[in-house]
Amino acid sequence: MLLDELKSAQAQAEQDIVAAQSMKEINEIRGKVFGKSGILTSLSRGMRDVAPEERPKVGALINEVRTALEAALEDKQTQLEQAELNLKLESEQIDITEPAQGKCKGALHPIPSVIDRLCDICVELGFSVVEGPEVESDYYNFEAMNIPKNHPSRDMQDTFFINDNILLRSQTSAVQAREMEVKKPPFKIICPGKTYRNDSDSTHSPVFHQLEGLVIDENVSMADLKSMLTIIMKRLYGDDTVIRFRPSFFPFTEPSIEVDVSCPTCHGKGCSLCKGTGMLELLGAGIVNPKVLEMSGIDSKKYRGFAFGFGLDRTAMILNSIGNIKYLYKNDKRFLEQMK
Ligand code: FA5
Repeated sequence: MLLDELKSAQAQAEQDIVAAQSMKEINEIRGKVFGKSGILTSLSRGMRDVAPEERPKVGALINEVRTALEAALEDKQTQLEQAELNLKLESEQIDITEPAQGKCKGALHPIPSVIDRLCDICVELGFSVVEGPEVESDYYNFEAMNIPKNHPSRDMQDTFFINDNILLRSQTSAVQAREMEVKKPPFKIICPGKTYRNDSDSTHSPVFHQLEGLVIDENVSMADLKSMLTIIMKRLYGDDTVIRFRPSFFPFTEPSIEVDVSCPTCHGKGCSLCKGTGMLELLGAGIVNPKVLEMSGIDSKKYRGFAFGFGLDRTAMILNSIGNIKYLYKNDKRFLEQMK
């Protein structure tokens, strides 16, 4: 009786294994045969009703059926896995002779792109482009800019000092003194480059970029500075840009101003980026302090000058409506794609 049941269970399981088309079905058969209430498990339990002299023979047969079914399941599993793999390989085939699909077009990052645009505008206005060192001496960064050691205005720029006399330049204004020492007036120069301060939030970065402008001539005035800046800003941002001039303080210019433009995120309504003011500070400027001219060997009775220092990262943010300065340095391709 038990032997008949065993044979019919084996035949049924073998038939199911042949018909199985997926791993799910294989696992179901495995459960039906070997599981807790599987057919082989309950037949093994029936051994206690078998006469003692028959038990070795029946036990051996149960083991034989178990081994045969395990092997059949294993074989079928291998077959199914192989079929699945073949299907995958077939669908993922790479034809290396196929011509390449469209190339990804690169573009300039917003910061070098802004540097190029501003330099082009200023060169058209008669400026020449100069460069200065990023690792600078305390003298050119501060002292020659009328900011002596221990002067409180140094606190306005949280500077990275390398030692008492060497630092990472905190402003491109350092280039002003270097140029005034070697150039004979009149001259008009701009200097774009990296600057460094211990500053970090949505509009401040520890490494940022400035473009310094300096004009030295006999009769320059605040009116010249304001009209020059208006021309530059309108060429950069368009004729309808809202520009605001505010009185300010820099030890190297007297009088000094700061210039703001409408916020790229809220367009003047007020938001967290512009701290509710609707405007973003873009640059500092002013009439060069006669003391600075004298320290660099320029006759302040004959010559006057004006200077300005654009924040280029902010310029790029405003031009491209970027809501956080950090996006400029993350190297996220999705962001860069939008800047093309
Ligand atoms: C200066 O650095 C002056 N040297 C500018 C100047 C030049 C004044 C010539 C007069 C004559 P200020 O610290 O405000 O000024 O910085 C100028 C601009 O740099 C700011 O308006 C802002 O746009 C940008 N800037 C300053 N700090 C950061 C920063 N941490 N991250 C990004 N941009 C900054």
